[in-house]
Amino acid sequence: MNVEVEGEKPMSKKTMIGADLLVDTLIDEGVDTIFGYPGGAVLPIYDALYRSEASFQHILSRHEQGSIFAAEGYARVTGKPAVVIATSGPGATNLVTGITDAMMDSLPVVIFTGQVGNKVIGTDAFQEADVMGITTPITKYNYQVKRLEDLPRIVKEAFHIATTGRPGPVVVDIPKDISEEEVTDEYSTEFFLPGYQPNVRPNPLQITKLADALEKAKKPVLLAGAGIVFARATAELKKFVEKHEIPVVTTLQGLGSFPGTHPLSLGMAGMHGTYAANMAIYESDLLMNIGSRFDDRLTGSLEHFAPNAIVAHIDIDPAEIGKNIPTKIPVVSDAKTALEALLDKTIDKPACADWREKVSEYQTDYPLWYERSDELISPQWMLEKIYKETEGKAIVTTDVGQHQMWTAQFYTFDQPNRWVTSGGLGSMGFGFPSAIGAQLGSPDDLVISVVGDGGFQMNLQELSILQERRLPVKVFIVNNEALGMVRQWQERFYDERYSVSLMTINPDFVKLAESYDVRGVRVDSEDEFEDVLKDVLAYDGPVVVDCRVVKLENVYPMVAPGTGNHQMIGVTKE
Ligand SMILES: Cc1ncc(C[n+]2csc(CCOP(=O)(O)OP(=O)(O)O)c2C)c(N)n1
Ligand SMILES: [Mg+2]
Repeated sequence: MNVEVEGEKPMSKKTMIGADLLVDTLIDEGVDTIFGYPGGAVLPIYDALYRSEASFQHILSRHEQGSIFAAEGYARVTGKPAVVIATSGPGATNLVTGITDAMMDSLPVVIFTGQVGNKVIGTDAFQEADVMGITTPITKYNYQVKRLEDLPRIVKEAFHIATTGRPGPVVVDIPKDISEEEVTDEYSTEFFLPGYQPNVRPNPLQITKLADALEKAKKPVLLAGAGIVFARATAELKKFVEKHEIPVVTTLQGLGSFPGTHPLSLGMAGMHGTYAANMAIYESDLLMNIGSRFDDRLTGSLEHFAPNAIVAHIDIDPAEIGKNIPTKIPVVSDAKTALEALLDKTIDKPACADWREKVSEYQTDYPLWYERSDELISPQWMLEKIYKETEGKAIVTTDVGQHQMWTAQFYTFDQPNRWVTSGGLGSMGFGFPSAIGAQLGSPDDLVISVVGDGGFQMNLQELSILQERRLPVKVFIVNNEALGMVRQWQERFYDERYSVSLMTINPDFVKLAESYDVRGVRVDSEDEFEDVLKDVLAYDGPVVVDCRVVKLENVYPMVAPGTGNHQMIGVTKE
């Protein structure tokens, strides 16, 4: 690792140990960035990194949760696997939320945890935690290395499993004695996983059924999910959609899989989706889902979801098909190969000009709306301004809450791999560290992190990384002095009983940023905001902008829990 030390780097270690083998295997995998935090059980690994001649960049977070969220941001924008190292016990358990998050959102992250020595496993040794037990339900796969000769093969398998099929996190738990053991032989990295053979080619019969259904459809809708981005199938999707002129709605994670500014795009569907997107699904007679898992925030009440549609579902993960929604045309496949197969087929274009007109009228008649404030900043207006000023070209990460939904609604993505948010798990604390990973993964891009005043405080210690690396991330705190999304639900469904959701005490975010040698700015009005925005975007370094927004603003439209998407509330100003 390129560690800067005064004078000669003390290198004298002749024998090769397990930790060196791990580092060599990482080099072989093309790893150049590691997110991590050291501790006793991973000392041999950190020593091997120190001694290595390879130029790894190691990003030292200030909390392991920061490491794994940053790794997710990195994986999301690069499409490459991200690597995390943490020590045994508390190091490993501090990763649990992030691993679960990566699992829910299908992100390829390979996590190396130190473990106590093999001989003391099960004795409640110092900093022992049952990492296998804890991570079994939250990983795509997990390993504990029992013999040194298995280590390089396991590492190879871990990367293979994390990145192929439906991506996901893989944990490799390495007992300290394995990291320290002397390497005496050359160990094979060959592997064969008969039980893991993701099906990437669609069944031709199912493609024919889908083609037939499309020809006959009068009201087709294509639901585009993140699977399209993972499969790098956005060009194929656009071609297919334009060929047949099918209206497209996206999921939250699917934003950017199809250009949001395209005339056939109806925007995001689901709990805070657009009226046009939700009504198009509700009224459709053919719903083609590509790479989305029909989660409950998307579907609303299942009984009212696409009640008249033939459902076709293309997914690399067979377990997703039919899980929530009865599916007439199941296609187990990678999104790209399935779209290629569909593009290769001669399909009569569905006769649905009336339908396109109808859904486009929904768009013009029921656009997203908000009221401007003449005092504080309207959050939606602020996000629209950020969108316009950055010409929609920024990589945007968010935390979880109202600001997340406003960003999804008002920042339009035309490109994939530029939208980084915690969807499945909805983990507060994700937004800021994931921006760090995104910036490292895409150093030449403008990275904007939109966070809530609540969520930012869950991982603000990572400001240290901005300080240390001068990463030019621009953090916009949508400061409503509240756990806004909680407050909104309390306003609507709990008779305004604001139980613990009003954050009357917040730190001075400007001083806080400055204490990390990061520029801090506070903005209180829309008048100031435009100039500040230009100035902040032109600034060549990290900035935290404390934006004082309307405190009681709500996210609309909204599908109330237990209702159908067609029963959305707040579609127009009440
Ligand atoms: C780790 C975690 N704890 C609790 C929640 C529940 N939760 C969802 S949104 C939210 C409020 C977030 O407040 P803030 O970060 O200020 O964002 P805002 O909604 O105000 O934009 C809470 C507490 C969560 N999603 N994640
Ligand atoms: Mg808030």
